[in-house]
Amino acid sequence: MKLIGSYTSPYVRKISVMLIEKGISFEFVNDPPTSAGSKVTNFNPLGKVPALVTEEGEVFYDSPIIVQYIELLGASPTLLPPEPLEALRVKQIEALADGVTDAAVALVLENRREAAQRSEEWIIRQRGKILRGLDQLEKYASQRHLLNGESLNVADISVACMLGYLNFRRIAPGWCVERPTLIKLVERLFQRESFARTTPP
Ligand SMILES: N[C@@H](CCC(=O)N[C@@H](CS)C(=O)NCC(=O)O)C(=O)O
Repeated sequence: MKLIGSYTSPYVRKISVMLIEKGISFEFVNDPPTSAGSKVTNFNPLGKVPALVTEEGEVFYDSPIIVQYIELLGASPTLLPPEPLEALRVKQIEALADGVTDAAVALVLENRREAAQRSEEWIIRQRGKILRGLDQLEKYASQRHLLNGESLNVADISVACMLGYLNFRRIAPGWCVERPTLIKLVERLFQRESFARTTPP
């Protein structure tokens, strides 16, 4: 199995962590999609990473789809609840964490533009998504059921990869203020080998 990705992408990190947690061996192909000569569009017409090439040569992309595929392989530990509606609730939190990441990526790109070309309105809109998303995630984490529960799941992994990305890119650096449960959650998860091995460079 080949994972096409880049070392800085939080969506790719989600998949790497999941594969490591399950003990599934994979080849990591570092191919940042914005680099000259990138071959990512050969695997994903959208030109985004991650893309996963299975043992049979089939390609899956968009990290939530790859998550579903990996779960179908049946390797333990399972990272989604067995009950379908409960699994959907966990996937909802994954979507929320990914959405916060999307807004953070949009801010990183906006900040790379010339100051005169930046849109303050756009920046405020992205910040709103990040702050509201984090507030909702703090609530989920304090309930200790779908997120921050007994056993590691896809919601935990997605949230930790998103928070790792906020730290790495210094987006919303005060995110931890008044979000004590999220801090404890990531402090605990970052100690796991799967996270230590996938820390962005
Ligand atoms: N929804 C996608 C998002 C993937 C994504 O945006 N990846 C970024 C890297 S962090 C990318 O490949 N960007 C290149 C581009 O948008 O052209 C997923 O979850 O896989």
